[in-house]
Amino acid sequence: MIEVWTWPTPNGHKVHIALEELGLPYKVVPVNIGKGAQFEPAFLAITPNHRIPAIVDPDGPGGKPIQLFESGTILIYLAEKAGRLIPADAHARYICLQWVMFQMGGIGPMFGQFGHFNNYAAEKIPYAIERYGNEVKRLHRVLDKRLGEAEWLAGEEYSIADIITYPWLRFPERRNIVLADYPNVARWYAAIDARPAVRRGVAVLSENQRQGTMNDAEREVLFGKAQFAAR
Ligand SMILES: N[C@@H](CCC(=O)N[C@@H](CS)C(=O)NCC(=O)O)C(=O)O
Repeated sequence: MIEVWTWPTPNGHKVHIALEELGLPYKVVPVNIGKGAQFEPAFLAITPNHRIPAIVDPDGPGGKPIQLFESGTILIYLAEKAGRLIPADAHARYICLQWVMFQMGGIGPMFGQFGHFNNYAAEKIPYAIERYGNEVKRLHRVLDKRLGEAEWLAGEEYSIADIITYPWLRFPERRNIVLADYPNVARWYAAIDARPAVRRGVAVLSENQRQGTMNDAEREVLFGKAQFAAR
């Protein structure tokens, strides 16, 4: 059975949703990133980057075990393993992968930096908040344009491109975003949000989801010395 080393964050939810959609059996291994579990040797043996999510599949390609980190790779791997949620047609497949990369290289890092400077940084730096806030809005506009010309990000089929993007658009008020200002995104978001597998995916470990502000101990683990120690 696939082991998912994870925590209830947008990057973790991508994998939970994909596994639920694909109906692949999995076992959750919680990695409490607020308490520093990402720095423990068992997790570092799977990912040198000490970030969730990571998976261990004892039945990987050719029947050999495989360990993977980076949520984009994990979603491509799971979709290919199940033969679903990634278009079979070569043209549609590249379009799908293009939007997967757009999430990994654009939405994730930019929304993440906005969250850091707007919500978590002890010092409020107006330039950083404005720069990443502008990027958040720009990326919503790019999505809205795409979803004005196609039902799903990859085109006609719901795919891992939608699954990888959706968790980052949850709680738009935290990014000063009103989803109704992006009507195509709002239509697409509502359709994904209503899917039973998506509901099950975001429920994984949800009892551990942080409510409200980050405490000092978590801040120290995530942004202090432990984070940047050589390993
Ligand atoms: N590019 C990575 C990003 C993973 C990532 O940033 N994970 C966060 C949670 S969403 C994490 O593990 N943070 C722990 C830390 O910063 O120490 C991916 O998509 O898998």
